[in-house]
Amino acid sequence: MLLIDYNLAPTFEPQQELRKGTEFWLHKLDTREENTSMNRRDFPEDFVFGTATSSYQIEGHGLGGAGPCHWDSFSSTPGNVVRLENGARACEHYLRYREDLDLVAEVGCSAYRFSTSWARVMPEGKGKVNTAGLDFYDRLVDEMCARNLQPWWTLYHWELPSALADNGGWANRDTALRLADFAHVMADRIGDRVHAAAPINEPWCVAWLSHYLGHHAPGLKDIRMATRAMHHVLLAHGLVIEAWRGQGLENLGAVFNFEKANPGTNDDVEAAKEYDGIYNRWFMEAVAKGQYPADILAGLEPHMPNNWADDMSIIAQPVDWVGVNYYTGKRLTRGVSGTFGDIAELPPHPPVTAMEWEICADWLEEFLLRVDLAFDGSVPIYVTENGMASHSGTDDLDRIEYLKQHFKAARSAIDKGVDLRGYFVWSLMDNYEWSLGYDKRFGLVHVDFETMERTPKASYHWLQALLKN
Ligand code: IFM
Repeated sequence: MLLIDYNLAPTFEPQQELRKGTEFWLHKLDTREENTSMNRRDFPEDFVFGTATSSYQIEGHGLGGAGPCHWDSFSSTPGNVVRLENGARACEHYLRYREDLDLVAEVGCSAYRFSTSWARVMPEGKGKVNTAGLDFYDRLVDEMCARNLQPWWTLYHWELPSALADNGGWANRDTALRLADFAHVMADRIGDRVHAAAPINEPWCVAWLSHYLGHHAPGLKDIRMATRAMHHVLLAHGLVIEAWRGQGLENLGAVFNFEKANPGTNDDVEAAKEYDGIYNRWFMEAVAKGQYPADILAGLEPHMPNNWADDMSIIAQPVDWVGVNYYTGKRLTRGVSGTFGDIAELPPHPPVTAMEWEICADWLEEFLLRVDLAFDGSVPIYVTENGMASHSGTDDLDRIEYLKQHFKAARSAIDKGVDLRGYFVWSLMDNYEWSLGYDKRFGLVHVDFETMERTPKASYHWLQALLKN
């Protein structure tokens, strides 16, 4: 049984070589040499390798008659997003999707994880459908099938239609019901061909990051709004699963993001536990067990919507798989106010990515074991996102090393009995990194945001060699 370690005992010794950074690796690494130490045969034959993206981050929201969404208004408000950058053009994937899917197929992946933009399909969030939007996703899925790529569909990856945001957004229960309507419309059109589907990407980001920390749209810093969003986003998950099952869809999952919560000092154990509860336990335990963790509920209960407990059976409907999005962990301490939820971050330990995110593959393995345990070992698990932002351009040997370490952690989890069935690298190509704009490059493929030219990076070639090995 896995014990969650809130103590200070280091779970990771930063590797001296990684500390030396990209420059060092540029000289040291040779991609062919790398492939000798990791092999496709290290994973089961039917193990799924894919790449992941999301609609607003790549499509070009200004194209194809999409309605306004809360990221358009959030990003045009000074102070929210670097250089006021938005997703209006992004990678112009709406126009270049065939070329992009060729890149996924040519790297040797068997799956592609994508999302559907609610405002593109329903510009007002409900009612009238933008036929061009629906047609786009129909073509996109057809083109995946034509390349033998399994379509892994995320219904909602954050671009809430402005009309619904005006109506209270995720703080309003009605948004959950409207998402289920959108799910139904989309599934009617593409449900016959998708391989797997999940209602929502990263509920913590939809709720806490966006309504308590204020870093993402709608940019609120309000415990009551955040608490309601924490519940409604899970209700939406359950309602969508219910709708899809009613339509005969299969292979339905839930995708959570996880961050290792490390106490910054010996006095910070409680702060780290609270962070872990809000970030890692709230969503997973609600879906896995139909209960909210008692320590976190104690802090949020004064703000919960009436009769919330009646929704727990909808939220906890069985899922067919669980997706783990993992990137990093934090060093935490209590914020100055001392109140519930007020947790401050201390500087990360090196090595870090271009996001200043601490690199530790051991924590991925830990979360795979934790998720397996939470679902009683009964549900297949996929790493639905993992990757790093890097400033190293197309010579991204640091990304190769990052992926290699994390693939090994995944392999190690399999060895310990986790039913891990696949791995999606975030991301296929450089894209719009939300409030951090276009500077934070996560792609296996470099994108020139002026010309839109795509150039595979060293990591793309490394993965290609690995998958075709
Ligand atoms: O770019 C995001 C993505 O939208 C959700 N998961 C984390 C990625 C990197 O921050």
